[in-house]
Amino acid sequence: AKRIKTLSVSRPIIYGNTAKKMGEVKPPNAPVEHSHMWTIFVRGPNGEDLSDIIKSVVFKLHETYPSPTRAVEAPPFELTETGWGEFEINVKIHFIDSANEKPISFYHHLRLHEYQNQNESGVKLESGVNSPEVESVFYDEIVFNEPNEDFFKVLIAK
Ligand code: SLL
Repeated sequence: AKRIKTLSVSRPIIYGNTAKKMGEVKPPNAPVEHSHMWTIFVRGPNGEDLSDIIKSVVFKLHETYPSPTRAVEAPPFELTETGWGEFEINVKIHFIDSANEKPISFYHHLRLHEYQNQNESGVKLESGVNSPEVESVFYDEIVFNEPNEDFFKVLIAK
């Protein structure tokens, strides 16, 4: 019998976070103990918003945050918050309905501190207010195995 070749199409994505230590200027609603402002995002390698294939991205924050499950239902698929600590953010990507693909879920370690800013015992040293933006960004590829015809057209259109 003839072997059916499986088709898979991959799409590059960039995900991660940027963070900056806040100075005197803080959002009016930010709790006093919040020291950093950060943004977590999912986008294409050239800054594209990926809304051709993504319907929504759900970011599940640490339970110290009010309403920690944050759904972003339109591009840009990103979330900006303030806080004091690093933690694992669960990122769940839902694809457009017509794709009929299961959501994918992964963790991103929210990075607020430069790794260098540690003494020899691994204790984090206070970084200055004018410290540069910290970032932790990853490149990945989402592989779609045997996408349906409609979704295949969307995938190859880019
Ligand atoms: C830590 N395991 O102890 C981590 C927890 C929690 C971070 C970090 C603020 C939440 C809020 C915030 O930054 N939580 O006040 O809304 O380092």
